Amino acid sequence: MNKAELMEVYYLMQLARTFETRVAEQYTRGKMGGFCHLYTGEEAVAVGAMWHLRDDDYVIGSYRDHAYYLLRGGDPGKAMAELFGHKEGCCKGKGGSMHLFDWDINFLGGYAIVAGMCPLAVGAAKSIQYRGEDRVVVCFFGDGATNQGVYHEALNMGSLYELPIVWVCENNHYAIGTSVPRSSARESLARKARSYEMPTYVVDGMDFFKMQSVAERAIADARAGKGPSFIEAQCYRYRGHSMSDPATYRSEEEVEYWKKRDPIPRIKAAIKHDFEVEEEEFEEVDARVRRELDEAIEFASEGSELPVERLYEDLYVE
Ligand SMILES: Cc1ncc(C[n+]2csc(CCOP(=O)(O)OP(=O)(O)O)c2C)c(N)n1
Ligand SMILES: [Mg+2]
Repeated sequence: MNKAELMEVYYLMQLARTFETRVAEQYTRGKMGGFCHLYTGEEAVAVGAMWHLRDDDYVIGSYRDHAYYLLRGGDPGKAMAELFGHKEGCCKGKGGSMHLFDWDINFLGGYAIVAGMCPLAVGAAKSIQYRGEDRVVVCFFGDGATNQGVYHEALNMGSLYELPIVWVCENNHYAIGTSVPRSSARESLARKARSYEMPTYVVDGMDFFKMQSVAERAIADARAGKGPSFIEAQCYRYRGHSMSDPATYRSEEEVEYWKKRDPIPRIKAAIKHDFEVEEEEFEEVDARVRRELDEAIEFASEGSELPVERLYEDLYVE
């Protein structure tokens, strides 16, 4: 990768992280209602998994969805307005934090039902196959999703019909407060997926380079008609499950262990290792992110709620 590409990776990681910091700040000020789940710590998973996607590929994921939307090229202002419940949001304020969606950027949405995105990914991939297109679906879900019945139905059908899906399991080791060994009879989620006859990978999800290289292969296979692949990305969420979770079920040592593997300083160190980059260049990127998010908050704050009469619009697609 050249320097410009690597600086773009750094920008995307900082955008995803700083967006969450600003959301937390606005949430505590009472600017948003409902549940709110932050992606902080997991940035390299999404940036890496999506790096090799084309604009016409589909992305679908869980309620921890702010980063997916932004990385697809979604407008931070429209995302923030959606969280504020304002009509200027990407779903006119009807979805909120967990249900961002934008057809124009092929982001098929965040879903609050654990594993609910998996059968939808199968449907999207089946439509691609039916139309003879060479598009790909990247589907993000958590470790908790792998214990759901519909998850197994979806993986089975994906493999049976050789659909163009990249399953990305964000193994952050917890489903709310329940750790993987306490909830999954088989601890290796990749081994669990292997019974559906597809290539499976276990990756350091805190490392952009490892994520993107595995995703590159999985995306190429899906595009070439070779069917789905499964990526288990080992990662960690730095904050509680949602804004209301103090995360007392995790030790400080454990959190520290993962923070030492933070993907952002790692990408920065990698860039500095390969290219001569002054600290100011990183600061310029940080300032650009701050500016964009200041504008996003201003845009969201100036918005307003949709009148209640319009609540029942947009339920069905024409
Ligand atoms: C079908 C279903 N059961 C339970 C819940 C409640 N719930 C919301 S998030 C969650 C944990 C999911 O954890 P995981 O899949 O590991 O994703 P993470 O939050 O770690 O990203 C649960 C049990 C739900 N939303 N849907
Ligand atoms: Mg989890």
